[in-house]
Amino acid sequence: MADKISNPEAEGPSGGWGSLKGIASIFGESWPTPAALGTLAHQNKPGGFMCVSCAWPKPVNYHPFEFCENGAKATLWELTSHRCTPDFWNTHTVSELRDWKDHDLEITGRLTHPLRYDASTDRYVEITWDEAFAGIAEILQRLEKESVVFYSSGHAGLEASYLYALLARLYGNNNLPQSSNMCHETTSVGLMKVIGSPVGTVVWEDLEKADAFFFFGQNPGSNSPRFLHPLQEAKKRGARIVTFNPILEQGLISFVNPQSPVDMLTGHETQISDQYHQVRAGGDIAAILGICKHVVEADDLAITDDRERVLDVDFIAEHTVGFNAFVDMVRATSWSDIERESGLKEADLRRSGDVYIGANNVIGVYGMGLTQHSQGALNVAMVVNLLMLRGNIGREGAGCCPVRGHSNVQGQRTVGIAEKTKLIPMDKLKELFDFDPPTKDGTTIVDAVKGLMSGSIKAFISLGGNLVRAVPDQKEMERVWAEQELAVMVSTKLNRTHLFPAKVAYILPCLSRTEIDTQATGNQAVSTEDSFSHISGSVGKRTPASKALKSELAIVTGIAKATLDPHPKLKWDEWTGDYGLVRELIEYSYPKDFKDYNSRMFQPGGFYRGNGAHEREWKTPEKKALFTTPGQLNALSFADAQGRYRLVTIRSNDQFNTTIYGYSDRFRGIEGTRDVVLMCEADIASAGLVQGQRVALVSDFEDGKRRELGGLEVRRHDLPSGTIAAYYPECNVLNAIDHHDELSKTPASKAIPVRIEAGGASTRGAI
Ligand SMILES: Nc1nc2c(c(=O)[nH]1)N[C@H]1C(S)=C(S)[C@@H](COP(=O)(O)OP(=O)(O)OC[C@H]3O[C@@H](n4cnc5c(=O)[nH]c(N)nc54)[C@H](O)[C@@H]3O)O[C@H]1N2
Ligand SMILES: Nc1nc2c(c(=O)[nH]1)N[C@H]1C(S)=C(S)[C@@H](COP(=O)(O)OP(=O)(O)OC[C@H]3O[C@@H](n4cnc5c(=O)[nH]c(N)nc54)[C@H](O)[C@@H]3O)O[C@H]1N2
Ligand SMILES: [Mo]
Repeated sequence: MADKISNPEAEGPSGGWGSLKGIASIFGESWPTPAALGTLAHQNKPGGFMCVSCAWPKPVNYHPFEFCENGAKATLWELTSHRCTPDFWNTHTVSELRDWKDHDLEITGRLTHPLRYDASTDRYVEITWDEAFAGIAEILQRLEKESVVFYSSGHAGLEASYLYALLARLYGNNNLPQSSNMCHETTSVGLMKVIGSPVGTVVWEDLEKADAFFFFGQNPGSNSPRFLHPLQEAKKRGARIVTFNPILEQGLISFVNPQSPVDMLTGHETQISDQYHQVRAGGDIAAILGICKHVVEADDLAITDDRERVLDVDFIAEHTVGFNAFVDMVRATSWSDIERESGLKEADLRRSGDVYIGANNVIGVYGMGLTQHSQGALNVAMVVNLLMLRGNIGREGAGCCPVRGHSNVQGQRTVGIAEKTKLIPMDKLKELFDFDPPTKDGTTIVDAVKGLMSGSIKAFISLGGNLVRAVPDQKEMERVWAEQELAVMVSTKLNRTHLFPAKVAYILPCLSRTEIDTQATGNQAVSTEDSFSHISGSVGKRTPASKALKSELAIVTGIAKATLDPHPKLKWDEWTGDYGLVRELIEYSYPKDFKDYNSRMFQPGGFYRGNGAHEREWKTPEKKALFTTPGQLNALSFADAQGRYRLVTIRSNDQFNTTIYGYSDRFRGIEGTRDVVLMCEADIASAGLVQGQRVALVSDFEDGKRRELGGLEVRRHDLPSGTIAAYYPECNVLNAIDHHDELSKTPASKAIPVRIEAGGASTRGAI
């Protein structure tokens, strides 16, 4: 029997008419041209373009409209009719714009021309591309190689990304951190450690065969809505869904398929989760341990009663190490400790254990709710522990499913954007381009930001992204970003990072993936990799927002050609003229993953680059999958204390990371504002607060530094006691750069230790 779960806050189910209204309402005055709507029909289909939003895979049998509310928003946001031209700077200074909200910066429209900051007038001014490339080259040539960082956010296609990584290595370092350093780096490092694969193990067909899904800290309704379609199908065939999340997220409760006329007309809702467990933030290790304890006890009973074993003993013996230590710990841990740390009841954990045992094929899904913790990698290892108990990994219908963020975030890592040298086929690079690649590991994002703070990092090239807003310790970041010698931002829209110009600062506007990319040999395609390791070609259909735009690839080669010595093996112009040549280089560098790349890239659903763990080939030093015995029962680096809360930083369905489309978080019933802090009724009362009161959140991190975000309105919300929530990116002023996952250095954005101070009415720390 499924539990009856309702969300008092939500205005209707996820999907449904609300999602269509959601798409329509965000644009207001910047509503794109009618032709832009036609563009959506090509989204995520062979011959069309691949969504610019998240990395959810593209099915082989696609729907007439293979996009979701958020994909549509992201696409239309790019196709806005507004333009932020050089004239914009006639009426605005950079300092003045710092008081603007993120939404208002981006709504100015697409950037149209290359710009350089002019300190004397405090404005950006138009320059030519040649001036930009020459100016950048001049500074890069004189800086120490180790002091330059080549950041990328996961937008750019595989071709531009491969050349970008090559540029960094030819320049002389491996400083290639990426947005996943704030996101799924925990997966890249944590999963690699336990199963020898940096990515998830499931593919589309597995979703169709699973009979139970366990969701830990991933919110498909807002962040990967196309996931709701296979989940709806799964429910129809009787699969069970069990969710662990401190917040009741509407997409995990019920769904009306906006692409099904019958569902839309009848209002037919599919209940998604059969059980919904509101775990404390950081409490998943204990919760999963509880489920494991139930499974182990059920196995003991099966042995006593001489029934079929509950554990997959053959799998455990053949494929794993560390089982005995793990099971000893599971047996030794008391239910009272599990209940305290998870905030959940033994009986409820046993009920989810029964679903786990009753299913033949289980998929474990997770997102930022597990990765963004001090013990994020341990969280990930616990999901793998659970799956392995019954051999639910590396076989059909089962496995581990981390849901990636940016549309090509996984692929960029695949083709060389990585700070860790062991991940790179350096011998191939040496052979192809006749140079000695740098051997020292580069910086993660946390190290790069600390380098900015200590002065050892002096320049940043940013291929996409909005780093000042995305990283912890935002206030300090604003200061140190501006102290750099050089900042180059390859961007589509204006954002807050542009407003803290370095000594020399450039904004280089690029084409979006929806736009036609014409080069010397004709129109070019690019390609991306999704969360299931499938590579798909993407062809832009729209006229570019401005004639002066360059493709990301052309910008990378422009910088490279101006900065690096010429060499017959470095054919920057030829590569820019024909991206197919770059794909040949990628295929040569990664022959197994990209076999017949150019001829397979438009295969429906993309081509699979394979994954050893999917076939039970474990690329760990032990050549086995590892059971991990946790050293602690929660994912935190701090203890509970009177007045200390665990702050979860959340996304609304009306934003894509630091891009704020609007102020309607309809699934949570929050309209017209983002300046709120969500607390349960008991916490509001025990803190002596009242609903609607303005408060400040103050960091309670061990370094004792004052970090504050004021002017937040207290809102009652259904949350576990001690866990509170407020929006990202506003909350980044509250987190400390040293508060991160121990293993991967992913910032711990899901349980920031804070206190609440009344009367924080006027401090707007966020902007
Ligand atoms: N519309 C939209 N789509 C997006 C994005 C966006 O900003 N907007 N961002 C993209 C990117 S880059 C990424 S990485 C993904 C992010 O997508 P998700 O991985 O879904 O990330 P979040 O929404 O940050 O957090 C997920 C959930 O974790 C829960 N949670 C918080 N703490 C805990 C905990 O300790 N335990 C458990 N079990 N749950 C917890 C939160 O309540 C939330 O529901 O989405 C991508 N897609
Ligand atoms: N507190 C807290 N902090 C977080 C998180 C959290 O949950 N909580 N989440 C983290 C996560 S998961 C991530 S991934 C990071 C995101 O960090 P980033 O990836 O650095 O930030 P985005 O908001 O995705 O970047 C938005 C900007 O990218 C540019 N852009 C958009 N499309 C394109 C394009 O096609 N090409 C180029 N070149 N530029 C483009 C636009 O100028 C836009 O302003 O933030 C992290 N920070
Ligand atoms: Mo992300």
